[in-house]
Amino acid sequence: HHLDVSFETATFGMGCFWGAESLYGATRGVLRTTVGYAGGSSELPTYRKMGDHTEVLEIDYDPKVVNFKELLDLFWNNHEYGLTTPIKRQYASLILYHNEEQQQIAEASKLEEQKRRAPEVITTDIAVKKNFYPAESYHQKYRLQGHKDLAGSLNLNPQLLQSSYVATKLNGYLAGVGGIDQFKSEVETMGLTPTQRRYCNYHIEQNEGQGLYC
Ligand code: MHO
Repeated sequence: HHLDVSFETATFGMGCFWGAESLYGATRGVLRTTVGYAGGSSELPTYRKMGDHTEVLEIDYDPKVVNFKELLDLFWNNHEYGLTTPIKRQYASLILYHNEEQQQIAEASKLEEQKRRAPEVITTDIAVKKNFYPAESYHQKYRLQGHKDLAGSLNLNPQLLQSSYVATKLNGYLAGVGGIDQFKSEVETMGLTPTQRRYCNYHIEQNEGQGLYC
């Protein structure tokens, strides 16, 4: 069902993209996430040669369940962007909009945030989304891939590491985002075997609220 709904896409840079992917993965209405490089102009960036690009997360979401403004609230509340020391381009705070509506909502919310945080100066850039280059497979669903047996049992090839709904969700919940009760309320959508489900219940309970790290 979740693959059939019409979706919209948001693209955010908020520091190390591993943490962003877990944060949004466990968010209701998020259908899939992909980490990658964007915002710059150099050709074919990689982790080792990122050029002028930034680590970003692409988020496909069901706008009937979660809207762009709600995704932005998570954005403002979960990374550093008011620093007085310059942030490397790799970890820049960045909103790449996909259409005019997103642009307007993003600019209004940045103004609001700027008022709230003054006298700190917000460093967040807002620009149109151009090329997005998916990152190497080992960066996709990084926290899920740390659970080797579980990840292996999901048969995630490079393509699915970028696009799988269940991998997206587990990568968030296993990092402690969302919590066990929300996980239980969504688990039927994931098609897990009883063994996978037991494993997840145990580790999600262990990791609940531990905070994102990179
Ligand atoms: N501390 C991590 C950051 C990786 S991140 C995807 C590392 O150096 O491997 O930028």
